[in-house]
Amino acid sequence: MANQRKFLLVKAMVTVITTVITATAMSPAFAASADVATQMAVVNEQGTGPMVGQILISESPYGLVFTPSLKGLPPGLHGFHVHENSSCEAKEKDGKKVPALAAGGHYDPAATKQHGLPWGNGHLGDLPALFVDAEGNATQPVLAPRLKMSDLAGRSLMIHAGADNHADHPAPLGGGGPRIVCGVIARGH
Ligand SMILES: [Cu+2]
Ligand SMILES: [Zn+2]
Repeated sequence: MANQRKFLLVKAMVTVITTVITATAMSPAFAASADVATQMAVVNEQGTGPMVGQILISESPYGLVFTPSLKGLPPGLHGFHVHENSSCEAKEKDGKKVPALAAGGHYDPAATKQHGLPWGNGHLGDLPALFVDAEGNATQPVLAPRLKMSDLAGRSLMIHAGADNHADHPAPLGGGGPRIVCGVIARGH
């Protein structure tokens, strides 16, 4: 009797272990372990507010792919960039707290000081604009052909109120205006 109980216990453990191994091997996270999920939150004068979802960053033969799964955003196109610092906090400018200003400017390691196209010669952090549908959801992936995963450690992702014309004219930095949603890119890749 005791032996049979021991046998059943071992059998149950083997089943559990096999299930875990199978699930791990089959999960997409295991197949592409380099993927990085960035949690995105609304930003305001106090800091960060409610979460609106995440953006999955993955490598492709053509550059980095940013796949949003966001909700509750204003419909339309939104300027989308890698900003230089790993902070989404508000910061004071001209005596006023500015949402997510602590994220710094567009990531620009070559100091081009030019806002441009994702495949251009300006800021390396310039990404294609994000599309938000009429229901406020963003699910359409965008490609950044010049970026590598190693560029992203210690930086942040930013979504702006307005769109992006990928130029500094007529308005600087693509004309996207205020920062509305931000996420610090996780380290460890
Ligand atoms: Cu930006
Ligand atoms: Zn830029």
